[in-house]
Amino acid sequence: MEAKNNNDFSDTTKDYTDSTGSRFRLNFEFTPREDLKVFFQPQFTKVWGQQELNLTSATPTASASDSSGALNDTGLDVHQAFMKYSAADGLDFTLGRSELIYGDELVIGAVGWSNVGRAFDLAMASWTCDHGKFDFFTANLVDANISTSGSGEKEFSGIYFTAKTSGMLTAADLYVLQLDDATTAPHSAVTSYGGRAKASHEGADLRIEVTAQNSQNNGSQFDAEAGYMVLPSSKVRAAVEYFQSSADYAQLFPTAHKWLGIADLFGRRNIKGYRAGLSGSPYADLTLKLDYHVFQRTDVNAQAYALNGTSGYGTIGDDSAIANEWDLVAIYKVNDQLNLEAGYAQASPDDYLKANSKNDSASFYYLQVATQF
Ligand SMILES: [Ca+2]
Ligand SMILES: [Ca+2]
Repeated sequence: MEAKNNNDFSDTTKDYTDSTGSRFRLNFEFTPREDLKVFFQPQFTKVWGQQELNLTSATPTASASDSSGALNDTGLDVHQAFMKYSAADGLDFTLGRSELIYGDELVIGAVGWSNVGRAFDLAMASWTCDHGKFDFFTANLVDANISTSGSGEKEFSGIYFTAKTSGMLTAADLYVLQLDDATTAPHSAVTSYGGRAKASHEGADLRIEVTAQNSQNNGSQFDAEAGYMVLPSSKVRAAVEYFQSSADYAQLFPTAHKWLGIADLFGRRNIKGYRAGLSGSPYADLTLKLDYHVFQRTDVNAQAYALNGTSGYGTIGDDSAIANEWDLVAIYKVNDQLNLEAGYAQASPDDYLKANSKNDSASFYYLQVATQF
């Protein structure tokens, strides 16, 4: 269940929303041969009470009708379905529809938070060697000439190298990604070059990810976090994060909910600032997380952007300070299979948003029950 108010930072225009949803995923895995795997993951996802098309009607109409308490079921879809063939030791080919999850999902993630989540129609070759794993993939995002002649495809391709690490270094990745869109005129392309590293030593941890982009306008982002286990007995960890992205950074396919505040008000574009966080387990089954975010514009001549990275909050003024946000999340483990989770966020506008007539605080909360087995 989630509720949002004032995503527009204004009490004047009413935009309160709340809804309850559910998501069920069942994993089917078949191994017809030792070197061949078939993975099939149907997904039933539903916002309770949402009207849906009645596809079983003898005369389906374009308008939606009641789907709860009515003779109209909700459709079942498929989130992932792929085959994986191991051609040789360390060499795998994946074909079909699959999630892509890399690193901390800052650039490519599956958005587990979403009631649907993100998957790609793709072909991938993976090669594992002594130094790590190379993934070569190409995903078809939009095909504009399926049944008639058209402009072509929008594609996302990449080479992602995940190094084998040891000692203090716990992760090291390098990647080159290409987002190529032939469905628009003129044809657009963004090439991203990035690296990521994580290290930990005696209760201290460090994470850095840097991405640079070649496109019509050069974009870049930098995200670094340092943490320290203040009280190991209760897993109390204090952390600070600094982030900066340029006005032309294309955020690609992140699990955005993980970043820049759980209220999901801001996208990684023309934003900089920091987060100070404290997390810990006062009781063995209870985890609490508290975060404070400060958001500023990197370039005061460009807008601050909403989560999707395209709609902006306005162009008035030359103030840098966008907003600050408090996030509190509590996770209670009932047993090995059952988790309860609750979260609350409050974001208060600062000088830039106020200059653009966005004067009131935004709030968000959610309650979640999850089982995995
Ligand atoms: Ca409002
Ligand atoms: Ca085509």
